[in-house]
Amino acid sequence: MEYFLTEEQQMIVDTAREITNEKIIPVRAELDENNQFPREILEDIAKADLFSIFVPEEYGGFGGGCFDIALAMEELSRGCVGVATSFAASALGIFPVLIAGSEELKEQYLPSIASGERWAAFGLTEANAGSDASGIQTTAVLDGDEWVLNGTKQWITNGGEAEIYTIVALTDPQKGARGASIFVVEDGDPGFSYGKKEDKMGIRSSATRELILKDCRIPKNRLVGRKGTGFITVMKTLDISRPGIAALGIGLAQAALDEAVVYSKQRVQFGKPIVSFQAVQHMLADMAIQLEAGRALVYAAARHIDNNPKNMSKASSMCKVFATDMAMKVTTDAVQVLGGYGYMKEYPVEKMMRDAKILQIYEGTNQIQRNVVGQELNKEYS
Ligand code: COS
Repeated sequence: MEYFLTEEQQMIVDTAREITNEKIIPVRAELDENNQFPREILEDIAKADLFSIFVPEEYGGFGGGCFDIALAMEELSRGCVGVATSFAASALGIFPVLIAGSEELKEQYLPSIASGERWAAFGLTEANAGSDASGIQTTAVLDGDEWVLNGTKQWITNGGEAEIYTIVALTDPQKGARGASIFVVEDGDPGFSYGKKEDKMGIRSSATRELILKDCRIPKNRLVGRKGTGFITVMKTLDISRPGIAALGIGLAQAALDEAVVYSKQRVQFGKPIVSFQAVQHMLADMAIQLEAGRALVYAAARHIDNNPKNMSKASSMCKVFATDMAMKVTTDAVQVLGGYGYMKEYPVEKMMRDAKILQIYEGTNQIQRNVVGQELNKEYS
């Protein structure tokens, strides 16, 4: 289907597509097998200026919106969701600074994020604070001209690889979510170290690691926005970033459909290519229909968010649920179309199916997204 992209948007797609075809697809199986972080590919992505998409022009960026980012993420995830997740995590990590940071912090961090010289990561999740994000226990106390942070963050994408971390911590623990604030912590700050590196089912090329803050001291000006407004900034950050995750589902499902169609035209059983059997054709048709419906919703939601920054939550959660549930279904069906071969590592669809699972879990489970949609409906009809 034609989505009438601008010349600049088409350029984003073409650039990301070239990187996917030339740099990602040839090595994705090896990265997956070795749990290997795609440093060189991210450097290529930086050279191609894709990290600048989400940074405003005045800080050296392209000044794009949610839709532009989604286009890049879709193309990169067609190659490998692990690589695309590493790219997406840098955007997620810097969104709090974009949303609420002081001019000083923006000048300090955004240009090097735009150039891809430094990568970012978002430190929200903790062992006891996943879906219940307001249950975080990391604390930050002001001591003279420095904040002192204590706590452990879990499952942080780009952990140990990024240089810039936005960390959510309680500045008024008795106030719960209303006592949360966000801070920028840099690789190398005193008291900041990395813990356990996770061994995952999918997106194995992305780095997922613990962050340990033990009397971590950072300058006073690294507070992002006003003290106590951190939770709202977290929610806005996730509203903006979730369509990007939905877009990863679109790229992944497209890749799985492509594999399934090509295979079904080559594979001969009962004397005919299996694509000529209606049972297979209907599976492929359903995959294509669901994929296109998902793409249309993601594009519409991202464009809605770009034009309605005060009314993002429902559109963001809706597209995240639909596109990522769809990606799980389409990748599972792709394995089914390839049958026994689909289950083997010599074909890429088993990796796609493993990669799809996390999309239903991270950046807010799909059950949480349904809560958000339900709550928004409740408000609309009250
Ligand atoms: N934009 C702005 N403010 C928002 C918001 C949004 N999208 N969503 C919630 N808020 C505000 C609420 O208005 C409320 O403010 P007040 O305290 O002033 O009333 C506050 O945030 C708390 O909201 P709520 O009461 O709905 O939060 P809960 O404690 O019930 O927690 C959350 C539910 C929001 C945490 C849950 O729905 C959620 O999103 N969980 C997933 C977290 C997540 O994505 N984790 C993975 C991170 S991977 S990086």
